[in-house]
Amino acid sequence: MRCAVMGVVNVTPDSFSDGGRYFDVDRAIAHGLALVAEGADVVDVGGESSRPGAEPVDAAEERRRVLPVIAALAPVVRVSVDTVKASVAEAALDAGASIVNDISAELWPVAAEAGAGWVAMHMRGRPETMQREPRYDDVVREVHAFVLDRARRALDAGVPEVWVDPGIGFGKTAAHNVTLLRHLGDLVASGFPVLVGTSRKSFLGVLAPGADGRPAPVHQRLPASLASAAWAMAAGCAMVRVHDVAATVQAATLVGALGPPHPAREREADGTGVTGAGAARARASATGAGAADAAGPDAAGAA
Ligand code: PMM
Repeated sequence: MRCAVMGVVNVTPDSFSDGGRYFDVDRAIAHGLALVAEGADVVDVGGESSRPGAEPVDAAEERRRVLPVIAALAPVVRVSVDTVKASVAEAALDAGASIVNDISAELWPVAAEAGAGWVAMHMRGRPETMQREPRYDDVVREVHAFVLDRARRALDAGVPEVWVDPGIGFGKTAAHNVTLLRHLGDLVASGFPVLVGTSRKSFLGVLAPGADGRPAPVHQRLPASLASAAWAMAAGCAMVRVHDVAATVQAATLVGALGPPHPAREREADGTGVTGAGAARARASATGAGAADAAGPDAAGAA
């Protein structure tokens, strides 16, 4: 079994990672289909940039951007909508999306009402201001406590599939991101399926600069993006959110082949972990795999 891969389609003029290449609806749909051909298990469609300092977009404009893309992709792949607005999430679920990827971690009632999946991501502040000197006493404790509290509230409200995401780059310094990545295993041990997005983010350019010693620019961050994704997979994360799908699927296939499974997955495979079984179900629905596949090769009877 390999980690699921969520491919990104930003229908925006100003995302840091692709600079408006898919702002046009037809180009966004073509890009989404290309990601499916590359092996994406989920395609994440967003109509509002969350880059540091980004200006908010009104709900009508955001719906105009994402709904035709979601309607075109949903028949061929599982679609998530990347939004913080309830009205956009509701319209996206009506159009065929089945996961609300919510960087505000506030939209679980929408997911509960629709019986959809929901991602609880941690963000400090708002995109407009979040990178202004973010501070934590204990970043791991605070971020994990926040997302797990939201995740439990969502479960109590009846959301059938709850993901947690530490929100790499959202109100965090490079050092905070590194600390959170080092402790991903603790979040995995909670039993909730963990989603992580490091792809092309600026801290990678800082940690792994170019030969000239300067931070690597956005389109020279693929090796670091893959290394951080592989790190997350080895820690037991259930899905990575990426721009470079084909390369990440290859990395995920290799990590999956290497094993050994993370302890949380072993609990799923022998059927002893209630929360682990929930995680297996979430992975099964993310990837379209059967429950036996999601629980790992041992449970499926494979050698
Ligand atoms: N990162 C971005 C946007 N949405 N959603 C989740 N769940 N996790 C992330 O890390 C995340 C996200 C920013 O990246 P982009 O501008 O390339 O979409």
